[in-house]
Amino acid sequence: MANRRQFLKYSALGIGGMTIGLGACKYIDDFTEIKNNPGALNVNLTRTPTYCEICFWQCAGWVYKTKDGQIWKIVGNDDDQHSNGRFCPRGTGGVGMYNDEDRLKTPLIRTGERGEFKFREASWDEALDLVAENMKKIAAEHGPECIALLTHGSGGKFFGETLKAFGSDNIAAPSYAQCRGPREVAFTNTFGEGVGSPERIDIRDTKCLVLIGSHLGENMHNGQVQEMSAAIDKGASIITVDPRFSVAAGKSKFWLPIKPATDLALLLSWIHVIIYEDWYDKEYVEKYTYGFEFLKEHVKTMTPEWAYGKTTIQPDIIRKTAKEMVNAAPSVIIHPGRHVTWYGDDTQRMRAVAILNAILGSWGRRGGYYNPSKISVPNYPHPEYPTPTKTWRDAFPGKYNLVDETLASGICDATIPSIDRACNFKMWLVNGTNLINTLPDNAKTLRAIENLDFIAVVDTMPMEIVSYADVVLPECTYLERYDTLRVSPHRKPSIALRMPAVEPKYNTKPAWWMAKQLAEKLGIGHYIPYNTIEEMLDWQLKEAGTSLEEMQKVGVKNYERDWDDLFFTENEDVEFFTNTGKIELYSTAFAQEGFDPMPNYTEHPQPPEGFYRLNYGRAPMHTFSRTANNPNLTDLMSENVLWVNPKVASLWGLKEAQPVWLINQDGIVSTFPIKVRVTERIRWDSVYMVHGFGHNQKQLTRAYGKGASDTQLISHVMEDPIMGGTGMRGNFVSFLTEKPEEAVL
Ligand SMILES: Nc1nc2c(c(=O)[nH]1)N[C@H]1C(S)=C(S)[C@@H](COP(=O)(O)OP(=O)(O)OC[C@H]3O[C@@H](n4cnc5c(=O)[nH]c(N)nc54)[C@H](O)[C@@H]3O)O[C@H]1N2
Ligand SMILES: Nc1nc2c(c(=O)[nH]1)N[C@H]1C(S)=C(S)[C@@H](COP(=O)(O)OP(=O)(O)OC[C@H]3O[C@@H](n4cnc5c(=O)[nH]c(N)nc54)[C@H](O)[C@@H]3O)O[C@H]1N2
Ligand code: SF4
Ligand SMILES: [Mo]
Repeated sequence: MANRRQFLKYSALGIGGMTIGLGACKYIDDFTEIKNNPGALNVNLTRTPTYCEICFWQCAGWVYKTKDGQIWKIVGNDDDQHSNGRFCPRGTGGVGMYNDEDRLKTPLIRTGERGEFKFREASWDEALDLVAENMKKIAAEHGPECIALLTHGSGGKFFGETLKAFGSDNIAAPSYAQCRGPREVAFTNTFGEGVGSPERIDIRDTKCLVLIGSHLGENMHNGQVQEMSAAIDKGASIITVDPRFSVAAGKSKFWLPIKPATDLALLLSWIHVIIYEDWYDKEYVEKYTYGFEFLKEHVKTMTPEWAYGKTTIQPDIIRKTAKEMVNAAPSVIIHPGRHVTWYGDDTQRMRAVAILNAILGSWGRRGGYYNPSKISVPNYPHPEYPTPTKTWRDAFPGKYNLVDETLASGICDATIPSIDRACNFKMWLVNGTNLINTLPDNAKTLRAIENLDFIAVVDTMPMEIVSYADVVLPECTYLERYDTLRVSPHRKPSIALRMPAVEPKYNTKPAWWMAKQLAEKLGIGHYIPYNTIEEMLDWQLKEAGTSLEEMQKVGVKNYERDWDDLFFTENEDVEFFTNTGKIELYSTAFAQEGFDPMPNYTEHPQPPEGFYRLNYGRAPMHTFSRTANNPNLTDLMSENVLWVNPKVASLWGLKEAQPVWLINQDGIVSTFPIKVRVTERIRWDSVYMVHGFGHNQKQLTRAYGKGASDTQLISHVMEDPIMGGTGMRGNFVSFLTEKPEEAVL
């Protein structure tokens, strides 16, 4: 059995065989030494609190500086439930974001064509005046609702407030329709509550963790990775379902190398076995659920033999793994996943995951799903926002009734004029999301951008999306600013503070300042009635029983829960927030909306002759496309590689490290080549690459032309009819060994 130490080392090593795991250990030694002997290095042991912005786990930590005021280290805050005092390699490398000399340095106004990256420098006043002027013009001609905010990251809250005060609440993040939307809709319509972030899963006390695609160890969401290694130490078994031998698969008792796109068949057959072998939690099902008899009838014919033909997983393995979960129940977690927009039937796949958890009785149980708690911090008092007369939903009459967040891809669709749409978006304010690399179907994103009257982009780096901006507003990095308080749900309610460790470099500003200035220029400054962010945060913190002064010292404050209700007590009567008040194995809401009330397996296309399914995922030392130019992290991994099965490599005569260009089913050719990595760790019917590389923006001097972009090759989108998620895994690629004409490098 692997131990915790080995697991953490492996997850840090990741796919490239890097040595950052050892680097991290060395750092801890250095740090202990310095703590004991502060004079040893040029280090000033005063520290300022922050929470990390390198990914959305938002670990809280401390920024230490050298005596001459340079940032020395960022380390985890011991009181923080997200990090338990340890940062992942990306968080530790966050200082590279501050030091990156390619950063945006001053406001810019477009002088060339959109996409050309031709700008002139401007003052903040001029840049923000131009944004305000265009917002007013668009509002006068089309209504303020035709302006959308596309955002991913902390600053979105401030821009959202300005936009709402102006009369539009069309605010979308790609972390919904391109990420976790299907699981939220599925769980809400099963248990009456979503999963949320951090996920409400009690991994540390689980006895069996089932990972379906969730590649923890490469997906470095800190708390989960730590809890998984703790669970392994305590003897928990891991079952990994993945067409690729992931880091997690290497730590698993069972690895099921499933044929891609067939997971729903496996899930239904597990449900079949558990019901028909009489292994389900009868008391729990009887007391808490609705529709068990329907479900039993529904899965009657979905035997392991039926699933074998679809998934290529042997029937005895399906039975054995079902038994493994049952033996652990209710301390078992079928992980809800996070980036689950795969094949367009994702909400139904996630329903099957929810149902499997329900019949094993894991929701509300130790080692299963806990009930998170969050402190409520009021917003600074402001006049009531005007009520918008239109929303993004008007562009999709009758659709997405079960969706409770805005679809970023929906905003994009509704920006392209069509005769059957009353509402078309005319302006995007884009904050912290590189939509060119983030939304699938590049051609559509560009068509939408062409149709905009105006686009303003707030970013820290000269990313692809920046080149399409009419105005560029450079934000300072998270290490140089105050931000919203981190108030996230966890086992205990908590608050974390981010404050500037250093002054903003160059002519950059924080989002809160930009949003407030913009509101003033729009004549709606009274909606943001505080003068400084310190004043606003102090007011909020006092409402929560602390203060800015205290938080500057402690960084994180944990509160006791109001109720001892982390898990259900024995035989507790529980009312679920569903139509029936029960856990709905049969979804009444889906039935009302005309969707299958219980999930059904649908066949998805397999790759045509000579093509392979394009599979993608994460690497431990990078976050999406945002870190590809970070000097500290590119040192650890500077490009992505293409995993190719040896059988396929020999068929094509491909050699290790040989550069290839990829062509997809629609004839799209990758702009840059990617190096082949020949490995048994990927099935023969797929190839795999890490998302976030293949940048074509020359201003990113380290990232330009390094590796290939998965997004460029994801031109076919399988849309989820229930929640509008953009299924991205139905694309097939073939190899070009000679440089094609379209290629740049
Ligand atoms: N092809 C493909 N597409 C995907 C995915 C995939 O795996 N493959 N993953 C999907 C998922 S799960 C998600 S959650 C989304 C993520 O989508 P995004 O969050 O859009 O991902 P990034 O590419 O990292 O873009 C982040 C942008 O924010 C900027 N930025 C970083 N820090 C700051 C800051 O402090 N302030 C401001 N203003 N800007 C900042 C970066 O420079 C970058 O331009 O992508 C989705 N799209
Ligand atoms: N280091 C790092 N960690 C991150 C991020 C990051 O950028 N960098 N981003 C964070 C975010 S926002 C998200 S959403 C998560 C995403 O991470 P997860 O939700 O954990 O994983 P996915 O992206 O859904 O899936 C990737 C895995 O699915 C497998 N897979 C592909 N096709 C199939 C299939 O048909 N069936 C099955 N069973 N498996 C399949 C792939 O081989 C790969 O191992 O990661 C988070 N953590
Ligand atoms: S998991 Fe890593 S990158 Fe994400 S917030 Fe935590 S330290 Fe930062
Ligand atoms: Mo995500």
